[in-house]
Amino acid sequence: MIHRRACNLCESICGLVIETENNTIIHIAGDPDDPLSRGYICPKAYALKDIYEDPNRLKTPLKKTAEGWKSISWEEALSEVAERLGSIQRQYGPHAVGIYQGNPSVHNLGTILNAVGVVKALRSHNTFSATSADQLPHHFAAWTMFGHPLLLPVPDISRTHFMLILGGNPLASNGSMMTAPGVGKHLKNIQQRSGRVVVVDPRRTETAEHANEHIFIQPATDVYLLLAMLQVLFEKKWVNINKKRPEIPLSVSGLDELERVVAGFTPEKVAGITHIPAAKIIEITAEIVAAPSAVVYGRMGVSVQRYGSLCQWLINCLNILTGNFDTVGGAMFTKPAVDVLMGAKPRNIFGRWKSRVRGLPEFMGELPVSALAEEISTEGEGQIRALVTSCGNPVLSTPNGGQLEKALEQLDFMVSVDIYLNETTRHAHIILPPATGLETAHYDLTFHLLAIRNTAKYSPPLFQKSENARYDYEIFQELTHRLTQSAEDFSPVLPESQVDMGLRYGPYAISLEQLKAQPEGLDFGELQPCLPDRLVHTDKVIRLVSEAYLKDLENVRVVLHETNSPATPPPAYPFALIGRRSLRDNNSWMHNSEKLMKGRNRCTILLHPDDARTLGVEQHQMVGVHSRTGHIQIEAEISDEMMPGVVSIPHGYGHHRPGTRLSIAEQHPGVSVNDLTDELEIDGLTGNAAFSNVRVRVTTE
Ligand SMILES: Nc1nc2c(c(=O)[nH]1)N[C@H]1C(S)=C(S)[C@@H](COP(=O)(O)OP(=O)(O)OC[C@H]3O[C@@H](n4cnc5c(=O)[nH]c(N)nc54)[C@H](O)[C@@H]3O)O[C@H]1N2
Ligand SMILES: Nc1nc2c(c(=O)[nH]1)N[C@H]1C(S)=C(S)[C@@H](COP(=O)(O)OP(=O)(O)OC[C@H]3O[C@@H](n4cnc5c(=O)[nH]c(N)nc54)[C@H](O)[C@@H]3O)O[C@H]1N2
Ligand code: SF4
Ligand SMILES: [Mo]
Repeated sequence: MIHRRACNLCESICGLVIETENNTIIHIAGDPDDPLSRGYICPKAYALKDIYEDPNRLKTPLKKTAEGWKSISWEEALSEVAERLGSIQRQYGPHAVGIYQGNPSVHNLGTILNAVGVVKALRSHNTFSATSADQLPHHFAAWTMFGHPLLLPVPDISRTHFMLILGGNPLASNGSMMTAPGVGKHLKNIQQRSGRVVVVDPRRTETAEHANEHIFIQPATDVYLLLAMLQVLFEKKWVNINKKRPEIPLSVSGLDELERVVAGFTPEKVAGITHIPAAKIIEITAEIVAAPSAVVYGRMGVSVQRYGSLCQWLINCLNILTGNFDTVGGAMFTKPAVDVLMGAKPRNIFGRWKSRVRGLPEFMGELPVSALAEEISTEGEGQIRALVTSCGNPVLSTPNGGQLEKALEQLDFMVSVDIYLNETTRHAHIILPPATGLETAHYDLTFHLLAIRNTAKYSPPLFQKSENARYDYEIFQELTHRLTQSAEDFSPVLPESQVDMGLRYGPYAISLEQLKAQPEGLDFGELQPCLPDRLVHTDKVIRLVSEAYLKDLENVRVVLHETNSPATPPPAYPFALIGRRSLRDNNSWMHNSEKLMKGRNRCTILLHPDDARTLGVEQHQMVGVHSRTGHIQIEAEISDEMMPGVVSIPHGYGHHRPGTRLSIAEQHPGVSVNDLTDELEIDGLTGNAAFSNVRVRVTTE
């Protein structure tokens, strides 16, 4: 049998053609007819089979007992979870239950639609997610500038003539906040139409290797580069917001103020801090201005740093001021078939409450995950005593995971909705495993919103879930029902019916039946200009400047005038640590696939040959890496792809922890970089984790 579906493992949502025989997968290939991915897939697609067949994957609820883990019925599990959470909230108040939602939440239809029911039922201020270890600054900029956190501009990569990539490595990550399957081909096409791709990164990445130019930057100094580029635009009188849209001009507020605040950041002043010569900064700015169309795109590397929110704000400003906003080849907006922005109204979603211990601000109903461990371990009123995790592995994925690991042991109760018994869920008292991947229907509510082309695709389940398993929507809906103690009988709402409704009321007014009739997906064409209509601000004016940015900018200005700049390392921790991704990893959770794990050890520390020489480190030698929060032993890989003074370690490893059930992963445990990262290193404006530029020392012991 031949099945068509979308891969739900990462943001690319590639179309797949899966061949089965007697209920076994015999082949997985890219679908050339998928209107978005056009046949592209990556090696992880094959691992969908491994996940489906993985004997370690959990199918029934588990309960921790004195004799070890015991399988229990869904009835027993759900009633115990609801009872324990309810009684802790009755005794200590609603905020005593914390919630953490991880990355696959947005890749699973049933979860994205229904986990929110549990969150609402719990009414806890202690709600956390992987967003604050990732893309929070994008949402913050979208909310302040355009009126809604999900009104996110996407680079029109298939039509642009110049692309400046800061802190993104789409050739390894397959693109992020930009659903662009086959991104390598798109980058090549830019070059073939005589355009240019320039990458700014402290490492010469896979993407940098394929770009026209790579510029090294000192980690966490992008804010200075971006400010200087804006300063150049104003000084040279290159600002031209509506140059390509005389008919429907954009209205902006705060232009004069922006000119005033960037004025001191000349290329000459920031060159020392960023390690980018002034002439180069002027040259790239001039290229953006001269190109028929251009787009600046910044991702993980610039979001997860001290000034991550300023960076994402300034990137939007650059696209707007150069006339590359909501225009072909610039930064554009999507019009997805299920449009979550329909009827959206502006509202305050920032700082409505603060974290108890450190006073970090709420955003979009969530607190920064860097505060999670201290909220569990610091005694007092409002302390977290029970935790719900869903689709998350915060022990390996959040800053100072070692501290969190200890904090989890203090909880009175923990429940994890997860498909594995892993580094995080081993601390739970009950694990609720949903059916996943090929056993579920999929419609991507999130990534059509971020795609470089307007398309829609429905994926029917390929396999039946196992007999006693439950779907994620059933688990969340039933838990919500029990937590709210609703008197009505429970009857599940199918995610498909919610999608059908969304499609019918959406901009293309189609039904799910119509979409199902086109299994390779429906194509609604290239992105179209849609401003100012689509702005959520009621006055339809883009806010170039907000108070919050101006305040944080003062801190940037202070450093510019100090000798203790990010370019002057503290002697105890002379190296700047950054992350990296490999095509065959997916954060922390796919290391149980033999296919993805074979080959050389990928969990290594990359360091420059000059640094290796100074330290006396040989290729493949084990070295110690130390930070304020912890230390690890890791294999050294010496390479001039690193900037001197900067080292890189991937995240998502550290599978040696006892008591997990991950047989392949345990053979290739690696170490967790988040045993080195620091919960105190955050974006000062939002509290987003700052994984980039963690200060470390490397030793040969
Ligand atoms: N140092 C450093 N740390 C980082 C990053 C970095 O670059 N450097 N990146 C950050 C980023 S961008 C992110 S998004 C986070 C990710 O952080 P997390 O979301 O916390 O971690 P994941 O590794 O994605 O873990 C996914 C979990 O979901 C489970 N899972 C998989 N599929 C399903 C499913 O269908 N249903 C359910 N219920 N569970 C499922 C897996 O078993 C696993 O436990 O990590 C962040 N951490
Ligand atoms: N294969 C694979 N694909 C994935 C994932 C995965 O784990 N593996 N994870 C998925 C997830 S959850 C996400 S969020 C996306 C992330 O997608 P990307 O943002 O493309 O991911 P990264 O590879 O982490 O790229 C970050 C880049 O920033 C650079 N960098 C670090 N610090 C700085 C800095 O201070 N300044 C600048 N300019 N650059 C810096 C790093 O060297 C790195 O090249 O990938 C997704 N896709
Ligand atoms: S790029 Fe992402 S969506 Fe495409 S096949 Fe690979 S993991 Fe799946
Ligand atoms: Mo992410």
